[in-house]
Order: sequence, then structure tokens, then C-alpha cells
Amino acid sequence: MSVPLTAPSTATAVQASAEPLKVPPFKHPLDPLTPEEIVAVSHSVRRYVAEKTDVKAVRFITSYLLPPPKKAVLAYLGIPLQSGEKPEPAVEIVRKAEVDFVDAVAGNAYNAIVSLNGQEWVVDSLEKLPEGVQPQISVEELLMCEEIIRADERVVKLAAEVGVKPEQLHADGWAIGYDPRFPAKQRIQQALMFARWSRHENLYAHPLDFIPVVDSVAKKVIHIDFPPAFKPKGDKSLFEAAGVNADITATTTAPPAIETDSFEAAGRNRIPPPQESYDFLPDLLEQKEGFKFREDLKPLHVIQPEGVSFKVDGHVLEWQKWKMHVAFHHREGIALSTITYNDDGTVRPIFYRLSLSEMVVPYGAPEHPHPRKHAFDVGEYGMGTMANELTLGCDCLGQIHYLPGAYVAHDGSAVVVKNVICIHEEDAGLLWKHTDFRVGGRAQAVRSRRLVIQQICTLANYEYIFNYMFYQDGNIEVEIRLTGILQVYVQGQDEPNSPFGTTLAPGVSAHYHQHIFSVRVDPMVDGLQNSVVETDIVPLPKAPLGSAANFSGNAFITRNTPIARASEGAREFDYGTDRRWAIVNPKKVHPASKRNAGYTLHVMRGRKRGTCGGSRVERMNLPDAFVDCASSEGGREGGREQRGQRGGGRVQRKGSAQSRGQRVRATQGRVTDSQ
Ligand SMILES: [Cu+2]
Repeated sequence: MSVPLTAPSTATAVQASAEPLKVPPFKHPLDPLTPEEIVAVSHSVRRYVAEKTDVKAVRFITSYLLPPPKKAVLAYLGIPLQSGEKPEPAVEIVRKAEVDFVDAVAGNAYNAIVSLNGQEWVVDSLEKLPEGVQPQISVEELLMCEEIIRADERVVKLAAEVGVKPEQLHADGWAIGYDPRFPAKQRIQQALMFARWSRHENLYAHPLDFIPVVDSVAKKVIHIDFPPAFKPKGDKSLFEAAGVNADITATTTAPPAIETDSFEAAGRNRIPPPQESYDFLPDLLEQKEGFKFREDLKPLHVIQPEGVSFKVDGHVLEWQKWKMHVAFHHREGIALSTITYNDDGTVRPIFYRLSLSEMVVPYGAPEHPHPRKHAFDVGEYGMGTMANELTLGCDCLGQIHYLPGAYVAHDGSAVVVKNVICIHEEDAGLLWKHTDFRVGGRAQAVRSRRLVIQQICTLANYEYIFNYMFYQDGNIEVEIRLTGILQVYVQGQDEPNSPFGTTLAPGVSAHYHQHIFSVRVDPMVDGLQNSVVETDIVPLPKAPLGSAANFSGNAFITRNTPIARASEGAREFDYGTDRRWAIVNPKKVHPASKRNAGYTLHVMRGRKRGTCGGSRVERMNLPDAFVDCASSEGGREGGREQRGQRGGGRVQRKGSAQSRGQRVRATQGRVTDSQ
């Protein structure tokens, strides 16, 4: 296997031919499709399409395991449906795959379900997706976007007008968001434009002032938008009523009609990109006068001379009392499944699946076309397909075990990323300590070790770091970190600062935005029958200070509210009552406390920073208000399981205002509307 020049820099290999199948084809029923399987599935879909349809050219977009039903998986693995009971008898598992592809001539999108029958993958069903429903944008289409804009005469001319040569032109392809001016059927991207003065220079230092819209089936630019600029506030301002001291050169933030001159509608002059370089690569930084690296750090070694304390067998990971399945998923990135805890010989089911369901990045600038910056980074691009190959010593320290991942390329071959998930142990500070303060009393401290399952994903300018961390005391932590570079737009030399962003450097403005994550938590705490309970801390009701029941006024209790159905599940966070949500098993009762066994969701760091659950205004005031809490929502779309409900992962453009609102609502209870 080798990497062709067309593959993204994250790919380590591309596999184009299928070798004979290994029997049995999986160790664990949730093992992701191997590169060989992806290629074999592509062959069967291609054959079926050629024989049975009039589709002329297949552009594969996604190809992945369609998980078997939950109970079949648990029975196969011998995991009981209730802690302490016997597992169900094993049933036969049929290996299935799901494929999304686009007709590269007509532009229609299709979904196929494929089953492994003996040695052969056989197409069970093929369905044309409704108009306006599209599978995610592929890596190849993102790369194609840049080629398309460079080949467009009008784009080249517009760039030349602000001093940018064709070879300096770069574009980040983005999903279009919501723009009803374009037909729902078209598979389009908006090209956020930048210039770059040399091969590896930081292009985000040089944003351009126009935004082409690209059709990736027709492979051409179909429209060009020009955002207005800010101007000194005159007598009348669009934002007057909002109390915002600013005005724009256009008369409205609404999109100009498609047939009008969009540059004219913007009501401004062209804005050349800022020239100054702001690099991040050390060799380029070194060229800058006066730049010096820090030289005052002594070495710090992370060593495990006797190796690691975890075991990996295929995708099954065991560490301390934990056992789980770790898979690469093109959409969710890391998918953890069948997580159990061995409690002195009793296998306790904990979570059936933990993964990222969706994440949305709404931007706050109202000038058209900026509101189209509204990225669903999971469903529109795929965290897995955007994942990096990890490097020892840079991304991870110590003794690392890596897992590979594979996703389908347009031609049906498998793009392989060798080290896409890393597994390692870390010292995690103190787990517990107590000192008997009496004379001669003893002190005891126990150090904490944690297991980290990590992935890093590049979404154009941003990097997301996902850390799923397991602790010796049964805790699980999901840490989502954000790094990389801010998404920026150009600001004219004398243009006032935007009230909807922060000016980072002369000519470079970063629009306010949020990153809102939806983590899929499919619990099976001590069994499949779980409930959710909301707990508030409240003063003893109807018992004021001085009353017989609460003379000193100090009494407080916990008030539990069961969340009975999913429709009640979008909850408001309440700092005043220290509100918590617990996933509990009503059948499993603690012998002393008489409380149910369960897991409580906690926000780790949001409070200190005021970025998570603070007022909306507080969050929006931060230049890059990054919500770093793992907001949890049990089974939003529940993922798609065989015989299950249709899952997410497709982009619905037309009429998406409503569905978008619902998605955000499901993501985080507090935000009820994204618009
Ligand atoms: Cu951000």
C-alpha cells in the first residue's frame, strides 16, 4: 500500500484491492470494516449499481459497519442484560455495511445496505435519498473545492484585483449551511478564501474578501458572494435598536437575490488581504527577525520501563477492571462500545456506546453570507475522516499503542490512517489521601492512574483533541480540547472593528462563535434498564428560619426529578441548585444508602471559565467562546443499528432551519434555538 499524491496529508496508505476474506471476519461484532472489507463492499455496490440502475458514475462517500442489534452483540460477548444474571444465549451475527454514494453525473445521492453472505458481500437494499438530503462532504471534495476555485476565471480575476496570484489562492471548503437561494439538489460548498505567500505559510493571516460557492458535481463555481464591510455609524444604523454601535455598508443582512450583483449589494470597495505573515512552523518562525526559541527547559522523561498495564487484542482493550471495544468511526471519530467493569469477578455492564454524536459551530456575524458559517463538524465532514496520524513524542508521550482507521475514497478504495487512535496511560495526580492529624497518626496517599484513548482531528483551521479517560475509581472523563487556528475574515484598513468578532491583528477579524458538542451516551449501568434522574440541592421546603422543622434555617435536601421520557430530556442547567443528572439502574440498590447504582454527569471545567452554562451573553463575549464541557444526551438519534432508526451523518440543506434548531436543542438543553 502506498499513498497516491491525491490523498490528504493525514492518510498513510490507500488500499485498492481486496484480498481473500479472513474467516471469521471479526473478533468482536462491532469491529469496524477493515480496508479489505471496504474494498470488497465497494466492488459489490459497484456491480449492483451497474446491473440494476442507470447511475453512470459512483462517487463513494461513506462505507462503514452497520452495527448488529444491541442484544445480539451482548449475547455474543457474554455480557449479561442485568448485572449478576446469566448472559442471553448467543445468536448468529450477520456482518452488514452501510454505504452512501453520489451519482457523480446526475448528482443524486444513494444509500445501500450490504450483507456478508458466506464469502460474498451482497447488496440488500439500495435507496435514492430524498432531494436535499446529502451524505457528508468527502475529503476529496474538500480538496476539489480548491482546484475548482483556482480554475475559475472570475475568481482568478477577483484575486488579481487585490494583488493575489493564482498560485497563492487557497480555499477551505465548507458546507453551505442554510442558503435557500440554491437548489436543494445541488451538492455545493462555500469556499472560504485565503492567500498564501509561500508553500507552508499560515494562510489564515491573509483572508480574502469574497466567497465563491462551488458545485462539486458540476465541478464549477456557481456564484460569488461579497460580505459588506463595517462603516462609521451614521444617523441610522441597522443595529441601532439592538444598542450596537456599528453599521454596515449594505442595507440589510439578508442575502441579495441571486440574479443581482452581489458586489454592488455589499456597497463597499474591494479589500486587499493583510500582507503580514504570522507563522507557526518553527523553521518559518526562525526567519523572522528577533525570534528566539525558549532554551530554559530541562528534559522531562515519561518512561514505563516494564511496559504498559493494559492489554489490546484487536479492538478489545483491557485495563485495570475495565474492558471495552475501541473502534475508528468515519463520522464519530472514536467509538467506544461494550464498556464493562469487572467488580471482583462480577462483570458489570456500564456503557453500551460512548462517542461523539454531533458538534455544531454557530458563528455570530449576521452580515450575509457569514451566517452560513454554521458547521456541523461531525455530520458534515466526519471526525474520523478528518483525523490525523498521531506521532510519538509529539502528540503522545510514553508507551503508546496505536490503532489504525480506514474510510472509503471516491473510487471505492480504502484510505488508511495507520496511527489514528492512541491508547496510553498517564499519571493522574492524587486519587485519594488522608492524614490522621493526631500525634503519631499516619498519612496515606494513593496515586491515580488513568487510561487515555485519544484522537486529534483537523477541521480546516481547527484541531480538536478528543480524550476519553478511564480511572481506577470507576470514573470516566471525556475531555474535548480545541487548538489550531481561528477562522478569520478580512477587515479593511480603515474599517471599524466588527461588534460580532475580535480583531486579532491588523486586517484579520475572527467572528464570535461557539463549539457545542453532543456526546452520545448509550448507558447500560448494571443492565439495559436505566433511568435518568435530575437532582437539585434545595433549602428544606416550607420550613423557614425559626420554624419548628428548621429552627436554624440550615436544612437542605436533594430533590430528585425523574426524567421519564426523551421529550423531557432537553434540560436547563441550574447553577443555583448545583443541578446534576444521573443515569441510574432502578433495580440495583446500594445496601447501605438504598440508592440506585448510577453515573452522574459532571462538567469538569466549564464553571471556572464561565464558558459552559454561564449566561449566553457571557459566553458570546469571549473571542473564542469554546465550550469545553462534554454535554451529554442519551441517544439523540440513537445511532443507527440494524433494524434501528435512521441515524445522522447526512446533511439536510433545504428546510433545515427547523431540523437545525432541533439538533442544537438536543445537543445542549440550554440553547433552545440556534438562530
Ligand atoms: Cu472556535
